[in-house]
Amino acid sequence: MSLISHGPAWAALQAHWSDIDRLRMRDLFDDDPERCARFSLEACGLHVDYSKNLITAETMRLLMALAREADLDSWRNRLLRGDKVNNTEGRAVLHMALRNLGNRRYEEDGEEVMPGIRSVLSRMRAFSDDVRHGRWLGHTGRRISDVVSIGIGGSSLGPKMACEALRPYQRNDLRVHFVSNIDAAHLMQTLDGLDPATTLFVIASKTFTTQETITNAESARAWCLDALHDEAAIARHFVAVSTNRDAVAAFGIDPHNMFEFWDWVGGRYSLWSAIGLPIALAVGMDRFEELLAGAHDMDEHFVEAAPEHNMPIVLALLGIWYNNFGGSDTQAIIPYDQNLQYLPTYLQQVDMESNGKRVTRDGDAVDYATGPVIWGQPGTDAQHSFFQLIHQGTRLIPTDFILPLASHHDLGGHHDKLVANCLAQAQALMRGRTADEARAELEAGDVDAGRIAELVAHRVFPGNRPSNMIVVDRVTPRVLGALIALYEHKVFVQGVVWGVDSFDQWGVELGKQLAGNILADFRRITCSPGVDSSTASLIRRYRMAIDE
Ligand code: G6Q
Repeated sequence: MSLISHGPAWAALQAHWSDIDRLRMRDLFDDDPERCARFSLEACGLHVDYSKNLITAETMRLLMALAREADLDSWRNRLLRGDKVNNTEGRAVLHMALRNLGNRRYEEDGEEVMPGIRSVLSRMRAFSDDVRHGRWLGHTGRRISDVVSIGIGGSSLGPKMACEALRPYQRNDLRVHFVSNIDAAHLMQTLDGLDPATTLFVIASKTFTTQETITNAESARAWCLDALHDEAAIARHFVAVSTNRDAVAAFGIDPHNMFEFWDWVGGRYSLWSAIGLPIALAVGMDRFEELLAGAHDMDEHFVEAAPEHNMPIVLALLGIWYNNFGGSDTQAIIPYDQNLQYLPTYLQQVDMESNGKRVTRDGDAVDYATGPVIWGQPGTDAQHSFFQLIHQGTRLIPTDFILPLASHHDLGGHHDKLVANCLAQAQALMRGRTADEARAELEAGDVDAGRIAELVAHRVFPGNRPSNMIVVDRVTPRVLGALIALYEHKVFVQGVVWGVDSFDQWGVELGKQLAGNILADFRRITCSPGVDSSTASLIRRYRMAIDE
């Protein structure tokens, strides 16, 4: 077994952390006026300032050596070549092909995948144009006013995040909603106020067997038939996105109304495929293709740029620096953009489902931390809730700030204040406030000496808290595509360094299986053998509640 943690690059980084930990970021800035320029990158409409990290040029050199030792170059080539890098599921990972607007050749088992992709894209264009222009009508001849996408996990989080991010590009006469939770509240509250005659359901499921999605889809069909009283209505009000044609047909959706994708598209990497149909419906196919173009720009950058100038590689290695050498467990994502409100949730799945693994590709247990806990919410709200802990708590929490320079809304003074807050947070995390500075502030405020002595320790901020500032001009479809692809590739690079399969999700599969067993036990007099006493008691309690 050869774990990356047993190699020389790892040992060098471990030793280096104790050198770096002694440095103060504010001194590094004072000593080097070029620090920001030295540690900034520009690509695909994104500017990444990573100068407010606990790094020197030596740190970056050592991190690059780690990537080389992990054979990053060759893994990237395997990904591009269509090798089965998802080894536990025996699948290629080709989501880059879905946004391949250049002339790169992508193959799966020796067969070109681009013709299939182009054909689905053109069907998506025809369909979304028809719906948006009122050529696709409901069963009673009325225009579609609402699209309800039913899907969960990878079949929902990406499109939901992107539709919200691109809300300024949406029309208000065609609303797009997302239902994922099997909790009836989600479906019922979404349908409340919608008109079945003008509602179109997109049932999105790679397998078309996921309990939540199929249950919600069945209830949605009943709701539709209740009002329209005609099975023929299903063909005008239900379309499917799936890899499983037979299950779609068995559900009762005409396979002509199915948009196909393929098993080499992982759920959490699928928004670029037909899973993105709700995005195309919401903002139009031209803009969906701009989203693809932005991601393609980032793919090319990831493939072509030297590691030192390669945004995903740099961000991935910085994450590893804190996760594996700085003892940090989490990573905060703070977009200063209300419409990016679902980005942290979306990235939770991309990152944690991909790299939340405890064994290497060979099945050996790792002896280091893998994927961090990803969390966050938009600023400025975050400042009024958990930022206290990032500033003055005991934990090291690397933070990504995402900052658009321009807003889609020109409302006097708002954006200046938003940007000022974002910059101030990053600056404060970096600089902190020393005891002398805290004392001087209190003295300037005429606080008496005894009170100052009591308060100083509470008003000290250690600073030295790392952050990346990801700046974009404005959140356009193209910029959003590049931003998402940046994180996808970051996660890939980290997975390569940790030696894990970033593309399987056996934990998710376990959840699907266990819920089925318990559901069956609700209908039995006694629980299945082997059920623990806690679960059995909870099952009994639930049985009693439903019998009342
Ligand atoms: C994503 C995961 C998971 C999946 C959902 C929905 O990478 O595999 O989140 O997307 O479980 O699965 P279906 O699309 O098959 O319904």
